[in-house]
Amino acid sequence: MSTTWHILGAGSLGTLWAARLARAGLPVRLILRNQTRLASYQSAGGLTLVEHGETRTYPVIGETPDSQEPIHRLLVACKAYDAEAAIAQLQQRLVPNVELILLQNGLGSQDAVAAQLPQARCLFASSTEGAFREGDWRVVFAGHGYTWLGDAAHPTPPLWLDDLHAAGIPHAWSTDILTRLWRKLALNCAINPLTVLYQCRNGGLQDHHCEVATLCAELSELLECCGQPAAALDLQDEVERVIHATAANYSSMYQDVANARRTEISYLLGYACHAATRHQLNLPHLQQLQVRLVDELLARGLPRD
Ligand code: NAD
Ligand code: KPL
Repeated sequence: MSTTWHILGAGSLGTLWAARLARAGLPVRLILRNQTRLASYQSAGGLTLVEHGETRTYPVIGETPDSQEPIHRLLVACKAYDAEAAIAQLQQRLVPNVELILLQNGLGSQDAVAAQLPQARCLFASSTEGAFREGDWRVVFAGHGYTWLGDAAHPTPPLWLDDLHAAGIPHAWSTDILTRLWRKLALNCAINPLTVLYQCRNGGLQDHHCEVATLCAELSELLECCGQPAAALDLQDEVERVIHATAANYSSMYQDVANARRTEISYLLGYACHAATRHQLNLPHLQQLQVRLVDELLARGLPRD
Protein backbone atom coordinates (compact mmCIF):
# COMPACT_ATOMS: atom_id res chain seq x y z
CA MET A 1 0.00 0.00 0.00
CA SER A 2 1.44 3.38 -1.02
CA THR A 3 2.07 6.05 1.58
CA THR A 4 -0.49 8.86 1.44
CA TRP A 5 0.65 12.18 0.00
CA HIS A 6 -0.62 14.90 2.32
CA ILE A 7 -0.58 18.23 0.51
CA LEU A 8 -0.45 21.43 2.49
CA GLY A 9 -1.54 24.44 0.44
CA ALA A 10 -4.27 24.02 -2.18
CA GLY A 11 -2.94 26.85 -4.36
CA SER A 12 -1.35 26.71 -7.80
CA LEU A 13 1.47 24.22 -7.28
CA GLY A 14 -0.30 22.20 -4.57
CA THR A 15 -3.26 21.64 -6.89
CA LEU A 16 -0.99 20.80 -9.82
CA TRP A 17 0.76 18.12 -7.78
CA ALA A 18 -2.40 16.80 -6.10
CA ALA A 19 -4.27 16.43 -9.40
CA ARG A 20 -1.45 14.55 -11.11
CA LEU A 21 -0.79 12.23 -8.16
CA ALA A 22 -4.52 11.49 -7.82
CA ARG A 23 -4.83 10.91 -11.57
CA ALA A 24 -2.19 8.17 -11.24
CA GLY A 25 -4.32 6.45 -8.59
CA LEU A 26 -2.02 7.41 -5.70
CA PRO A 27 -3.52 8.22 -2.28
CA VAL A 28 -3.68 12.00 -1.79
CA ARG A 29 -5.24 14.20 0.90
CA LEU A 30 -5.45 17.92 0.71
CA ILE A 31 -5.05 19.92 3.93
CA LEU A 32 -7.19 23.07 3.89
CA ARG A 33 -6.99 25.98 6.29
CA ASN A 34 -10.23 25.44 8.19
CA GLN A 35 -13.77 24.08 8.16
CA THR A 36 -15.06 26.97 6.03
CA ARG A 37 -12.50 26.31 3.30
CA LEU A 38 -13.20 22.59 3.52
CA ALA A 39 -16.95 23.17 3.06
CA SER A 40 -16.26 25.42 0.05
CA TYR A 41 -13.93 22.78 -1.42
CA GLN A 42 -16.42 19.97 -0.89
CA SER A 43 -19.21 21.92 -2.55
CA ALA A 44 -16.94 22.45 -5.59
CA GLY A 45 -16.61 18.65 -5.88
CA GLY A 46 -12.81 18.54 -6.10
CA LEU A 47 -9.82 20.19 -7.73
CA THR A 48 -10.07 21.33 -11.31
CA LEU A 49 -6.97 21.32 -13.50
CA VAL A 50 -6.90 23.00 -16.90
CA GLU A 51 -4.19 21.57 -19.11
CA HIS A 52 -3.77 22.01 -22.88
CA GLY A 53 -7.23 23.61 -22.91
CA GLU A 54 -8.81 20.48 -21.35
CA THR A 55 -10.55 20.72 -18.00
CA ARG A 56 -10.80 17.85 -15.53
CA THR A 57 -11.93 17.70 -11.93
CA TYR A 58 -10.26 15.35 -9.45
CA PRO A 59 -12.22 14.46 -6.30
CA VAL A 60 -9.18 14.53 -3.98
CA ILE A 61 -10.17 14.06 -0.33
CA GLY A 62 -9.94 17.26 1.70
CA GLU A 63 -9.37 17.63 5.44
CA THR A 64 -8.53 20.32 8.01
CA PRO A 65 -5.25 20.55 9.98
CA ASP A 66 -6.91 19.07 13.08
CA SER A 67 -7.89 15.82 11.36
CA GLN A 68 -6.50 12.81 13.27
CA GLU A 69 -4.72 10.82 10.57
CA PRO A 70 -0.92 10.64 11.05
CA ILE A 71 1.20 12.24 8.34
CA HIS A 72 4.14 10.28 6.90
CA ARG A 73 4.78 12.35 3.77
CA LEU A 74 3.94 16.04 3.45
CA LEU A 75 4.24 18.15 0.33
CA VAL A 76 4.46 21.76 1.50
CA ALA A 77 3.03 23.94 -1.24
CA CYS A 78 2.48 27.22 0.66
CA LYS A 79 4.28 30.46 -0.04
CA ALA A 80 7.67 30.75 1.69
CA TYR A 81 6.30 33.20 4.28
CA ASP A 82 3.49 30.79 5.29
CA ALA A 83 5.42 27.51 5.42
CA GLU A 84 6.62 27.52 9.04
CA ALA A 85 3.28 28.49 10.58
CA ALA A 86 1.32 26.13 8.34
CA ILE A 87 3.52 23.17 9.35
CA ALA A 88 3.39 24.12 13.03
CA GLN A 89 -0.38 23.51 12.96
CA LEU A 90 0.29 19.90 11.97
CA GLN A 91 3.06 19.17 14.46
CA GLN A 92 0.98 16.67 16.49
CA ARG A 93 0.20 14.63 13.38
CA LEU A 94 3.72 14.26 12.00
CA VAL A 95 5.25 10.82 12.61
CA PRO A 96 8.83 10.94 13.96
CA ASN A 97 10.46 10.06 10.63
CA VAL A 98 8.09 12.16 8.52
CA GLU A 99 9.33 13.27 5.09
CA LEU A 100 8.65 16.82 3.95
CA ILE A 101 9.01 18.04 0.40
CA LEU A 102 9.45 21.82 0.42
CA LEU A 103 8.37 23.48 -2.83
CA GLN A 104 9.11 27.05 -1.75
CA ASN A 105 11.00 29.39 -4.02
CA GLY A 106 14.03 31.28 -2.71
CA LEU A 107 15.97 30.42 0.42
CA GLY A 108 15.41 30.78 4.12
CA SER A 109 12.07 29.06 4.64
CA GLN A 110 13.59 25.59 4.11
CA ASP A 111 16.16 26.08 6.88
CA ALA A 112 13.49 27.49 9.18
CA VAL A 113 11.33 24.38 8.64
CA ALA A 114 14.29 22.00 9.08
CA ALA A 115 15.17 23.71 12.38
CA GLN A 116 11.53 23.50 13.47
CA LEU A 117 11.45 19.71 12.84
CA PRO A 118 14.92 18.31 13.57
CA GLN A 119 13.62 14.73 13.44
CA ALA A 120 12.10 15.04 9.97
CA ARG A 121 13.69 14.40 6.61
CA CYS A 122 13.38 17.67 4.68
CA LEU A 123 13.75 17.50 0.93
CA PHE A 124 14.12 20.73 -0.99
CA ALA A 125 12.64 21.28 -4.43
CA SER A 126 13.30 23.76 -7.21
CA SER A 127 10.74 23.87 -9.98
CA THR A 128 10.46 25.49 -13.37
CA GLU A 129 6.84 24.37 -13.77
CA GLY A 130 4.27 27.15 -13.91
CA ALA A 131 0.67 27.24 -12.76
CA PHE A 132 -1.82 29.89 -11.76
CA ARG A 133 -5.20 29.99 -10.07
CA GLU A 134 -8.13 30.81 -12.30
CA GLY A 135 -10.55 30.70 -9.40
CA ASP A 136 -11.16 28.84 -6.19
CA TRP A 137 -10.07 25.20 -6.58
CA ARG A 138 -9.32 25.74 -10.27
CA VAL A 139 -5.77 25.89 -11.59
CA VAL A 140 -4.24 26.31 -15.04
CA PHE A 141 -1.08 24.35 -15.85
CA ALA A 142 0.60 27.18 -17.75
CA GLY A 143 4.23 26.21 -18.13
CA HIS A 144 5.64 22.74 -18.49
CA GLY A 145 8.99 22.39 -16.79
CA TYR A 146 11.04 20.31 -14.45
CA THR A 147 11.37 19.83 -10.71
CA TRP A 148 14.69 19.05 -9.06
CA LEU A 149 14.56 17.44 -5.66
CA GLY A 150 17.38 16.94 -3.22
CA ASP A 151 18.32 16.53 0.38
CA ALA A 152 21.23 18.67 1.54
CA ALA A 153 21.81 16.25 4.46
CA HIS A 154 21.48 12.80 2.72
CA PRO A 155 22.42 12.12 -0.90
CA THR A 156 20.25 8.98 -1.24
CA PRO A 157 17.08 9.48 -3.29
CA PRO A 158 13.80 8.32 -1.71
CA LEU A 159 11.95 5.34 -3.23
CA TRP A 160 8.81 7.42 -3.72
CA LEU A 161 10.36 9.15 -6.73
CA ASP A 162 8.58 6.25 -8.48
CA ASP A 163 5.27 7.91 -7.53
CA LEU A 164 6.34 11.06 -9.38
CA HIS A 165 7.27 8.97 -12.37
CA ALA A 166 3.87 7.23 -12.30
CA ALA A 167 2.17 10.62 -11.99
CA GLY A 168 4.05 12.06 -14.98
CA ILE A 169 5.71 14.77 -12.91
CA PRO A 170 8.99 15.53 -14.70
CA HIS A 171 11.70 15.44 -12.05
CA ALA A 172 15.30 14.63 -11.30
CA TRP A 173 17.21 13.88 -8.13
CA SER A 174 19.81 16.51 -7.46
CA THR A 175 22.86 16.03 -5.29
CA ASP A 176 23.49 19.78 -5.38
CA ILE A 177 20.03 21.12 -4.61
CA LEU A 178 21.43 24.10 -2.65
CA THR A 179 23.43 25.18 -5.68
CA ARG A 180 20.24 24.97 -7.78
CA LEU A 181 18.28 27.00 -5.24
CA TRP A 182 21.02 29.63 -5.01
CA ARG A 183 21.24 29.86 -8.80
CA LYS A 184 17.47 30.31 -9.12
CA LEU A 185 17.55 32.89 -6.32
CA ALA A 186 20.26 34.83 -8.19
CA LEU A 187 18.24 34.72 -11.43
CA ASN A 188 15.15 35.92 -9.60
CA CYS A 189 17.13 38.73 -7.89
CA ALA A 190 18.56 39.94 -11.20
CA ILE A 191 15.22 39.92 -13.01
CA ASN A 192 12.14 40.13 -10.80
CA PRO A 193 12.70 43.35 -8.79
CA LEU A 194 13.62 45.32 -11.93
CA THR A 195 10.44 44.18 -13.69
CA VAL A 196 8.47 45.60 -10.76
CA LEU A 197 10.42 48.86 -10.70
CA TYR A 198 10.25 49.39 -14.48
CA GLN A 199 6.75 47.90 -14.73
CA CYS A 200 7.75 45.75 -17.64
CA ARG A 201 7.74 42.22 -18.99
CA ASN A 202 10.98 40.29 -18.64
CA GLY A 203 11.94 41.33 -22.17
CA GLY A 204 11.76 45.00 -21.13
CA LEU A 205 15.00 44.46 -19.21
CA GLN A 206 16.85 44.30 -22.53
CA ASP A 207 16.69 48.13 -22.29
CA HIS A 208 18.48 47.98 -18.91
CA HIS A 209 21.39 45.80 -19.93
CA CYS A 210 24.04 47.67 -17.87
CA GLU A 211 22.00 47.59 -14.67
CA VAL A 212 21.36 43.85 -15.08
CA ALA A 213 25.08 43.25 -15.74
CA THR A 214 26.08 45.18 -12.59
CA LEU A 215 23.62 43.19 -10.48
CA CYS A 216 24.90 39.91 -11.94
CA ALA A 217 28.48 40.87 -11.02
CA GLU A 218 27.46 41.59 -7.42
CA LEU A 219 25.34 38.45 -7.20
CA SER A 220 28.25 36.36 -8.51
CA GLU A 221 30.50 37.85 -5.82
CA LEU A 222 27.90 36.96 -3.21
CA LEU A 223 27.54 33.37 -4.45
CA GLU A 224 31.32 32.86 -4.36
CA CYS A 225 31.46 34.25 -0.86
CA CYS A 226 28.60 31.99 0.30
CA GLY A 227 30.49 28.89 -0.87
CA GLN A 228 28.41 28.53 -4.06
CA PRO A 229 30.92 29.11 -6.89
CA ALA A 230 29.09 26.69 -9.22
CA ALA A 231 25.94 28.80 -8.90
CA ALA A 232 27.96 31.85 -9.99
CA LEU A 233 29.30 30.34 -13.22
CA ASP A 234 28.28 32.42 -16.26
CA LEU A 235 25.42 33.93 -14.28
CA GLN A 236 25.08 36.98 -16.50
CA ASP A 237 24.89 34.84 -19.66
CA GLU A 238 22.08 32.79 -18.17
CA VAL A 239 20.20 35.84 -16.92
CA GLU A 240 20.35 37.31 -20.43
CA ARG A 241 19.22 34.00 -21.91
CA VAL A 242 16.24 33.84 -19.54
CA ILE A 243 15.30 37.46 -20.26
CA HIS A 244 15.34 36.67 -23.96
CA ALA A 245 13.52 33.31 -23.68
CA THR A 246 10.80 34.70 -21.39
CA ALA A 247 10.66 38.16 -22.98
CA ALA A 248 6.87 38.09 -23.33
CA ASN A 249 6.24 36.95 -19.74
CA TYR A 250 5.69 38.92 -16.57
CA SER A 251 7.91 37.74 -13.70
CA SER A 252 6.26 36.08 -10.71
CA MET A 253 7.04 39.11 -8.55
CA TYR A 254 5.56 41.47 -11.11
CA GLN A 255 2.39 39.35 -11.08
CA ASP A 256 2.23 39.31 -7.28
CA VAL A 257 2.54 43.10 -7.15
CA ALA A 258 0.08 43.63 -10.02
CA ASN A 259 -2.46 41.49 -8.15
CA ALA A 260 -1.77 43.28 -4.83
CA ARG A 261 -0.43 40.05 -3.31
CA ARG A 262 2.38 39.85 -0.78
CA THR A 263 5.70 39.05 -2.49
CA GLU A 264 8.38 36.58 -1.40
CA ILE A 265 11.01 39.39 -1.28
CA SER A 266 12.39 38.26 2.10
CA TYR A 267 13.30 34.87 0.64
CA LEU A 268 14.84 36.31 -2.54
CA LEU A 269 16.45 39.77 -2.59
CA GLY A 270 16.06 40.13 1.19
CA TYR A 271 17.84 36.81 1.76
CA ALA A 272 20.65 37.82 -0.63
CA CYS A 273 21.17 41.22 1.06
CA HIS A 274 21.10 39.62 4.49
CA ALA A 275 23.73 37.07 3.42
CA ALA A 276 25.90 39.92 2.06
CA THR A 277 25.71 41.73 5.40
CA ARG A 278 26.57 38.51 7.26
CA HIS A 279 29.70 38.15 5.10
CA GLN A 280 30.49 41.89 5.44
CA LEU A 281 30.29 42.23 1.68
CA ASN A 282 29.59 45.62 0.23
CA LEU A 283 27.18 45.16 -2.69
CA PRO A 284 25.85 48.68 -3.22
CA HIS A 285 23.64 48.05 -6.26
CA LEU A 286 21.96 45.02 -4.73
CA GLN A 287 21.36 46.88 -1.44
CA GLN A 288 20.03 49.89 -3.35
CA LEU A 289 17.74 47.60 -5.36
CA GLN A 290 16.26 46.31 -2.12
CA VAL A 291 15.63 49.87 -0.86
CA ARG A 292 13.95 50.81 -4.15
CA LEU A 293 11.83 47.66 -4.15
CA VAL A 294 10.71 48.08 -0.53
CA ASP A 295 9.77 51.73 -1.28
CA GLU A 296 7.73 50.56 -4.25
CA LEU A 297 5.95 47.88 -2.19
CA LEU A 298 5.15 50.35 0.59
CA ALA A 299 3.91 52.92 -1.92
CA ARG A 300 1.48 50.28 -3.18
CA GLY A 301 0.34 49.38 0.32
CA LEU A 302 2.02 45.96 0.21
CA PRO A 303 4.08 44.37 3.00
CA ARG A 304 7.78 45.20 2.94
CA ASP A 305 8.73 41.61 3.76
P1 NAD B 1 -0.38 29.91 -3.93
O1 NAD B 1 -0.54 31.20 -3.20
O2 NAD B 1 -1.13 29.71 -5.21
O3 NAD B 1 -0.75 28.69 -2.96
C1 NAD B 1 -0.39 28.65 -1.62
C2 NAD B 1 -1.57 28.05 -0.88
O4 NAD B 1 -1.17 27.79 0.47
C3 NAD B 1 -2.79 28.97 -0.82
O5 NAD B 1 -3.91 28.26 -1.29
C4 NAD B 1 -2.92 29.29 0.67
O6 NAD B 1 -4.26 29.48 1.08
C5 NAD B 1 -2.31 28.02 1.27
N1 NAD B 1 -1.94 28.17 2.68
C6 NAD B 1 -1.19 29.12 3.27
N2 NAD B 1 -1.13 28.93 4.60
C7 NAD B 1 -1.87 27.81 4.86
C8 NAD B 1 -2.20 27.11 6.04
N3 NAD B 1 -1.80 27.53 7.24
N4 NAD B 1 -2.97 26.00 5.94
C9 NAD B 1 -3.43 25.58 4.74
N5 NAD B 1 -3.14 26.21 3.57
C10 NAD B 1 -2.37 27.32 3.64
O7 NAD B 1 1.18 29.72 -4.16
P2 NAD B 1 1.93 28.93 -5.34
O8 NAD B 1 1.97 29.81 -6.55
O9 NAD B 1 1.39 27.56 -5.47
O10 NAD B 1 3.42 28.91 -4.77
C11 NAD B 1 3.84 28.04 -3.73
C12 NAD B 1 5.37 28.09 -3.72
O11 NAD B 1 5.85 27.54 -4.94
C13 NAD B 1 5.93 29.53 -3.65
O12 NAD B 1 7.09 29.57 -2.87
C14 NAD B 1 6.24 29.84 -5.10
O13 NAD B 1 7.28 30.80 -5.26
C15 NAD B 1 6.71 28.48 -5.59
N6 NAD B 1 6.56 28.32 -7.05
C16 NAD B 1 5.36 28.57 -7.65
C17 NAD B 1 5.25 28.36 -9.02
C18 NAD B 1 3.94 28.62 -9.73
O14 NAD B 1 3.92 28.53 -10.95
N7 NAD B 1 2.85 28.91 -9.05
C19 NAD B 1 6.36 27.93 -9.77
C20 NAD B 1 7.56 27.66 -9.10
C21 NAD B 1 7.66 27.87 -7.73
O1 KPL C 1 11.45 32.34 -12.14
C1 KPL C 1 11.16 33.38 -12.68
C2 KPL C 1 10.10 34.20 -12.04
O2 KPL C 1 9.41 34.95 -12.72
O3 KPL C 1 9.94 34.04 -10.81
C3 KPL C 1 11.91 33.83 -13.92
C4 KPL C 1 11.07 33.58 -15.15
C5 KPL C 1 13.20 33.03 -14.05
C6 KPL C 1 12.27 35.27 -13.85
O4 KPL C 1 13.12 35.51 -12.77
